[in-house]
Amino acid sequence: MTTTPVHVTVTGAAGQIGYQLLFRIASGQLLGPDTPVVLRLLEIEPAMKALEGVVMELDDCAFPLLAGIEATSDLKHAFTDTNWALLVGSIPRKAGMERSDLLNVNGGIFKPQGRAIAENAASDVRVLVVGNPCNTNCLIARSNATEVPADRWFAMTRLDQNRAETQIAKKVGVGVAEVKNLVIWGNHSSTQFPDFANATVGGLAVPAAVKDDAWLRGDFITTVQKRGAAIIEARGASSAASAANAAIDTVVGLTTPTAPDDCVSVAVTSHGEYGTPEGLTFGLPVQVDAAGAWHVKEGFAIDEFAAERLKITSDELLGERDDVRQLGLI
Ligand code: NAX
Repeated sequence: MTTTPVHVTVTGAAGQIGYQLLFRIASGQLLGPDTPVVLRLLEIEPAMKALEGVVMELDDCAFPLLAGIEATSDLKHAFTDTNWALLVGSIPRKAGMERSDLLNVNGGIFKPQGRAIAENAASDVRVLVVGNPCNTNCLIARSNATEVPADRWFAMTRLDQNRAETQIAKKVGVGVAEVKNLVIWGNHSSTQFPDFANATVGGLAVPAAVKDDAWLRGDFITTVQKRGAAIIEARGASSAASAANAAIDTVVGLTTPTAPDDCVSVAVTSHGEYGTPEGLTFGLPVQVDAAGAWHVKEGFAIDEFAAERLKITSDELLGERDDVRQLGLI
């Protein structure tokens, strides 16, 4: 076992995703069975009492890998020496809220968090933004923390990848592990494009295996795009366990070499790959090499149908960037 613990910050730690996430991190599912972890848990003052209860439960699990817990409402304390910052806490869109209101309220969270990361985190810090609108929240934090290299900032599209893989596996009648190379392009929103054409199932191109283009271009895409809303309608609350699971999958995917026939879906800082607008936090296909470095995977074919969808999600993200520029958040 390594002796130096890895510090993992989770914001919004008393929320519903936090409650599904912390126990899995503490049990070793995020960083493996040989890595002790210090959890640094950030909450706002009114939620500190609830967080105290969560800390008591973490204590009561007697996790051998859990080397410490720091529960705080202080940004500096939360991000000191942190190696992985999982930014979950945010203010999701409420009925009647304009996009700019939503971005403004989140700017008040992600701008100072970006600064606190730049000033206090470990030199190898990596950041995964889960809190919505996660692509642009990530852009806000990154733009206010330019000391931290752009390739250390990620926003979560893995839940969408997992959702898409399951839809395809069910349609073909195979296990989900058979589905590979499935990327979610663009924004984690209803404009996202789950790319079936470059994905494979059982080694075959998905369109050839599914043999139902109308479904792929229609219900498949909309089911994935609207899955979050369907879960809210059925459960009366937004996805939490599956979101926490996707956060774990993202970090594992970014810290494990990727098989040559596969990719990891994650939103990263675009350098213009596949014609995407430079500087946005954009969902792209990523691969991790044996040395642990990631790069955008090349070779995805973009046909006319895909290009149209990439433009829609790019335009939405450009609009969000314009809004946060106007609000002085970046
Ligand atoms: P909850 O409302 O249950 O929890 C959020 C927690 O964040 C609360 O405990 C709140 O006190 C805390 N918080 C608010 N402002 C904070 C701040 N400035 N600093 C620290 N903590 C703060 O939401 P939950 O269901 O846990 O969802 C969290 C976020 O994840 C939401 O923005 C949600 O929209 C987003 N999601 C993102 C997904 C993705 O795939 N990227 C999927 C699931 C989820 O919808």
